[in-house]
Amino acid sequence: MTDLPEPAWSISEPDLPSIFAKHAAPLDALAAGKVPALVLRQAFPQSACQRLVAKLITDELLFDPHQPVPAKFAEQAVPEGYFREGREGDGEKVWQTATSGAKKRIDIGSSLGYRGSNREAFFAHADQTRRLFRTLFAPNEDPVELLYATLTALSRNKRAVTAYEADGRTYGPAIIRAHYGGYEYAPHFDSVRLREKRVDYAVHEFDHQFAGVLVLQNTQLDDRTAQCVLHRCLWEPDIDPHLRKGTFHQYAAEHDIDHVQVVLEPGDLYFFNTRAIHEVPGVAGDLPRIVVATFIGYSADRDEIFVWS
Ligand SMILES: O=C(O)CCC(=O)C(=O)O
Ligand SMILES: [Fe+2]
Repeated sequence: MTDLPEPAWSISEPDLPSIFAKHAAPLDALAAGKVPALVLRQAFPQSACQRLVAKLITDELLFDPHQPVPAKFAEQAVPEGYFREGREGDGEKVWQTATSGAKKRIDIGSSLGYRGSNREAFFAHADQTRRLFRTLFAPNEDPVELLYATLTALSRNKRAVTAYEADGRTYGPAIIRAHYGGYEYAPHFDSVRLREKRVDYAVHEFDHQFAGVLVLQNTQLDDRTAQCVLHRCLWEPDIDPHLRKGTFHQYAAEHDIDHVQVVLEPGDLYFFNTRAIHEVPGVAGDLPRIVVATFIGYSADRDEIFVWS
């Protein structure tokens, strides 16, 4: 008997009808690792992306890469590869000392990954973020609303809501991230359950974690742009040593692990399973790569899909 070839592992795109034509339940396909990513091309107009980036610079929430870096951004920048397990230590301190040089990441929003070690401070910060986000977007040009609406549609019968705790405290709705100077994400996975072990947060209760990311601006150097690579490899504990030692590419080659590069333009929105090992190699172009990013908690048996950052 001959083995059947494995079905191709390729992204599903470019719009909802095409995605539904391929997958009756796209989010379940994502959860099972059957499809690397769901991609909605030009979900948000490029002109709206440009208007939003310009406003963020005018409002001094981001800096213009052609000008000297204002001091407040030098202090705020987030180090590459940062994350923190559970309740250890003081996240803020680490941020302020660890980053120097051109590779800067500026976050507009509240990251559970950074701030979650201090529950009180995290939810207070998230309150401020929700207030700020209400002022950022022009009417009918709200990329966060678009992301939630798309996720609700992809689920067919669930509702995407900003994550909340039983006592009513609410997370940040999304985060805007600007990556300057070739900031990169080395191969990693994201999981509040399996990696960060945030047992004291409601988002920990979901079976699956996805990311939903809308590209507002890309960076370009010669003919290269920064694009996410997804590996056909859902995290298991035996992968950890390779992630830690930086030998994942070697491991993937030795084990014939497939991968796809998800090539996106400003205005494209994509969803992927964050348990799949993924990376965004840095490209030190003139402009920063800027995205609206979310994490997503999904369980087939729950009516609500939780979104946070
Ligand atoms: O920026 C992206 O497209 C994905 C970044 C990522 O891997 C993350 O935020 O965990
Ligand atoms: Fe990630």
